[in-house]
Amino acid sequence: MAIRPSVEGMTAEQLAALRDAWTKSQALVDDRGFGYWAGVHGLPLPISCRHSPRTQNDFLFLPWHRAYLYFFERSLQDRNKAAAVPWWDWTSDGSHTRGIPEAFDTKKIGKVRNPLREARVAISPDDVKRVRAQAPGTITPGKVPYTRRDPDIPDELPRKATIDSVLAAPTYEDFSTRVENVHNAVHGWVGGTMTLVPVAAYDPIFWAHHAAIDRVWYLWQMSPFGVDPPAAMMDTVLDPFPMTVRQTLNINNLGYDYAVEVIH
Ligand SMILES: [Cu+2]
Repeated sequence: MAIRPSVEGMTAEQLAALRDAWTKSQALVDDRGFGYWAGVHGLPLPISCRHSPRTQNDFLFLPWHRAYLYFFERSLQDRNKAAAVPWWDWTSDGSHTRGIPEAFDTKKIGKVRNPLREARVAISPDDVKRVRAQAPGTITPGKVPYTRRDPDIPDELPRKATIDSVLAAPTYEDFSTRVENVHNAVHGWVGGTMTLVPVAAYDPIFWAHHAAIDRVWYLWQMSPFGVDPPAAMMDTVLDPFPMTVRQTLNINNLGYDYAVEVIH
């Protein structure tokens, strides 16, 4: 069972394993590597992620991203068995004071660059042009574009009270909508690459943010309010993953759990 720690609760060993896996993953240019996995969300085409519903049985935001994290985390574990995607508690005192957690923000660890701070945006030159024209400032200038961030003030991150009210949602559709709104706010808060769906997943913080969203879903599932998604969407396949909505519902069946928050 992989235990996903909170970013601030990671031990030195957990952080080292994560950085090791991430560095090796970023160095791979084939479908085992970070660039490939980040690209599944958006560019290169097709854009596969599922966000706001278009029809009634289309509340696929939570299960799609759970499957996405699951397969990405397994690809990290192929690089380093001890790696687990940590969740960023944006409601913590630390986040409300310093903003982006230090583990994802430090420029260098010794003489080596921090793989959790930024990543190469591995898209074609044409796509680079389009992204720059459509949303200036979302990726760095220069021939090889990198992710960038432009965070707002730390105290504007979501608060515990907001999450408590999300967790009181009485129906799956209502919960999905409320949690997606909090999710959108954090994408906007981080700024830069995270604000544009086609490239957002290239920012390493995307994964810690989505683990936090996945954890809120897990907490709701365990709560008295938690219910399954509507029967009509249970057997929907979460393209491009060979997994149905039903198969995402139990995270222990997927081989992971969330650690109780500890701040070191
Ligand atoms: Cu997102």
